[in-house]
Amino acid sequence: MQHNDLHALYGCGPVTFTGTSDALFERRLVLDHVIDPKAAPPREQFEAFAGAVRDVLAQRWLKTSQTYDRVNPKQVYYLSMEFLIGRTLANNITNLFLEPIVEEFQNSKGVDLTELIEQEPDAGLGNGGLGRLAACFIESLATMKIPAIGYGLRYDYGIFRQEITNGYQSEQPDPWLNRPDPWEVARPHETASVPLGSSFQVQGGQIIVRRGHPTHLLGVPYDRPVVGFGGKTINTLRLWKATTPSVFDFGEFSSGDFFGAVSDKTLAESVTRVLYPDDSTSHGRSLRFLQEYFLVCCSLADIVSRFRRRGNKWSSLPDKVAIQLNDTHPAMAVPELMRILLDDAKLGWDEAWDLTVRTLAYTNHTLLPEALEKWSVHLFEALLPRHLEIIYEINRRFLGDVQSKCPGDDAKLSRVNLIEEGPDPKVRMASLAIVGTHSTNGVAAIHSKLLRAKTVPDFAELFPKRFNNKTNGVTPRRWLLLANPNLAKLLTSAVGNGWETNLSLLHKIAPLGQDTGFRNKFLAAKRAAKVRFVDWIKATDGISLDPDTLFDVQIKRIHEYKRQLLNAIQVIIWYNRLLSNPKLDIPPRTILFAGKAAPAYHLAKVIIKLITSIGRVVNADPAVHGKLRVEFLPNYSCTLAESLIPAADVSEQISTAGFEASGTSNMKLMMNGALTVGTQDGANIEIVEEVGEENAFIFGLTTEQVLNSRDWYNPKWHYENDVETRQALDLIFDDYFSPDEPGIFAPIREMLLERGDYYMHLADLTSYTVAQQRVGELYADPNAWAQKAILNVACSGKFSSDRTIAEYASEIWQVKPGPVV
Ligand code: 26V
Repeated sequence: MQHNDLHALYGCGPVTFTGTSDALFERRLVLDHVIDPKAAPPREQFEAFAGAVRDVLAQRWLKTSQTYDRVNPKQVYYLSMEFLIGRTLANNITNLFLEPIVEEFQNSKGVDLTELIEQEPDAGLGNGGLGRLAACFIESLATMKIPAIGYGLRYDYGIFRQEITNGYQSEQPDPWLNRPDPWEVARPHETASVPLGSSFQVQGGQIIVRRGHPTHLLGVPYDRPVVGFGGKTINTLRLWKATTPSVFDFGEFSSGDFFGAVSDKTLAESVTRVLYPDDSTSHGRSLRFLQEYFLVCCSLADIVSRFRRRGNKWSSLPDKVAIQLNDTHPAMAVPELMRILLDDAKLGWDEAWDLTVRTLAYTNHTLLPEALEKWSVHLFEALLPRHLEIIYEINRRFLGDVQSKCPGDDAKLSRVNLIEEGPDPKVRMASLAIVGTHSTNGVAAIHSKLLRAKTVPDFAELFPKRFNNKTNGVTPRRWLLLANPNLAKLLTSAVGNGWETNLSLLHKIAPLGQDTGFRNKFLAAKRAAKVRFVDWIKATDGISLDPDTLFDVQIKRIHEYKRQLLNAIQVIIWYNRLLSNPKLDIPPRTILFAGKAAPAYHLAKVIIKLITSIGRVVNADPAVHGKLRVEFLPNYSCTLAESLIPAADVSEQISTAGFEASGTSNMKLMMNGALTVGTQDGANIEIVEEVGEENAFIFGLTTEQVLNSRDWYNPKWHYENDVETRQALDLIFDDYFSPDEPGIFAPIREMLLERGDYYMHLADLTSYTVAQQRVGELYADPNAWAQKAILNVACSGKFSSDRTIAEYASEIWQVKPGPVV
């Protein structure tokens, strides 16, 4: 294709292209890498190719931000400690509609694009659902042409790479920036300054404060393009890197402290060195406190400077700015915005407070008490004394209001106190976020209901209008169009174009479940996805799988409440059944697990070891060969998910009811035609509402039953009275799966039988096994199975993140699709 065509698509500024797409690529190889294009290794080819794609989008990216500055619309700012982006090249090619050009280029140059794509490391700047949600949201915002910026941290090391050695998880660093990243653009001239009340040292992930020596950090922004589908709007994801002023600062150099200056720089840079890989507890992580403030301080300074440079008056802040806090991690935005409005803008308290509350909104992502953030007042005193002063004043006024509304209710007063009193008093960040924002939302209907009714009932009563629900969604561009090309093509042939941005159009395929021709094409697309995955996992990890078996998939962080253990025990039950009845006629099944355990979460790591150990025994047992296979796939990542999800037949969503806020892999799997085996938890409930209970396998206790049986639940009863349960557990406890490491699964026995099985695995085991029995029966009839799988795709429209973002936009942010760029 000629440059004029590219220019017509994406050009819009004074700069024009000077060649064809081939030339863009070759010029990059020669000029950036000084290498003969014919001799370039794959990595250099990737950089050149990605660079050429960036050249194509550069003008539109610039134009988008210029348009926002000129038109001055209300803009959304999404603050998140995590953006789990994954790879970018294929996504940008898709969203820029460059596929035809790229295909032509591949044919003419003999370049293998799949090989290039594999060169890109995942940008793994997140732990799991919360971080991937942020990435889906910014893509939807750009696709829907909503003026928006995502703000996060540019960690040198993303989520660790998981290795499995002798069946155990070990963590390896992920230096994803080792090679230059072709997407990011550093903007040193827009560096932000972060003043701190004390200087500090970093030791083992903790900071040691040197009181009374005020200091400051610098935040250098690195921008990444966020390409909307169709490439018209290209928003920005701005990631901050921590540093200090140049080490070659003349003053320090000449004063002789060269060594000190250099080591201070290293110290400062450790603030954005690594993503915290523990999403299950917030205890004792003082460096994390600095990270969170660093994000808030840099981002708010940036937001305010954009707001002012567009000529806005302070009083119009909520009319021009909507800031969404992704969990409490950026909740220091409440005192920080107050500080800016009081100390910099010189507004009075009442006006500053009104503007702050109307500008900020907060999303809650978990009800687990151990994950709710609380920061020591002492940390605030040392590093952010002014913020503590402001928090105390917010608290004083708030408690005054509560007292006048409910006089004499001291118990309530202490429950809603923003400060948890005690020897080491703490700021309750969720309470601060609720009080300091105009909207608090949960991420699925049941989660929002429980948040209101069980977790923060006092706040829900005080601020009934603030609480709302925004059920999560996922972007169909990455998770269907890009990940599952065969199914995407079939969908387009059936419903035409347009489903990519209006996923409800997929409803049209619902009747086609009855159509033999369509069903066969659907089954063929599923098989093609399985073969793609089988080839990929063989090449990546050397694992051999049979695509002609049922793929039963549980992919998510390893947590007790997500109950990978329930799945593992059920596998043992089927193993036992097959051993005692070799004629048992069940469809051959491959049970696939993937997910990371927090490095300090011992029991989660034992569960990984159990799954790998079961796999070792079961996969080597000729008695079940060809019928049952168990694999734990190492290093779960966006890229693994994109490959595996299209291949899945069964989606395991089996958390204890009331514990999974929403889940999003459940949505991705449904969209790709997997049937859900799930509890009535999180968004599973809404999935079943859409597709119908007869098209999923729902089992287990409801949230209410979990709550009501907590007092009398006795896991030992199940062990003593259910033969299959006992036989399965005894194999674990008696080291059948760990003959060389006796006793390693004792912590599982203790959790289940001695400490009361808090997540009620044994209570749900029988109904889970029955559900799995039904799965096997249905799978034996491919037509009946395909019909239900097709209905799952057809009814997945609600779970597009476009729907979620449309709800945030109209009900929380009051923003409209933006100016034409
Ligand atoms: C907590 C912490 C604690 C301190 C250190 C680092 C860290 C990182 C993350 C978290 C929060 C975890 C909360 C979370 O990921 N929630 C998940 O959010 C998904 C998107 O809304 C939702 O689908 C999942 O159900 C929910 O578990």
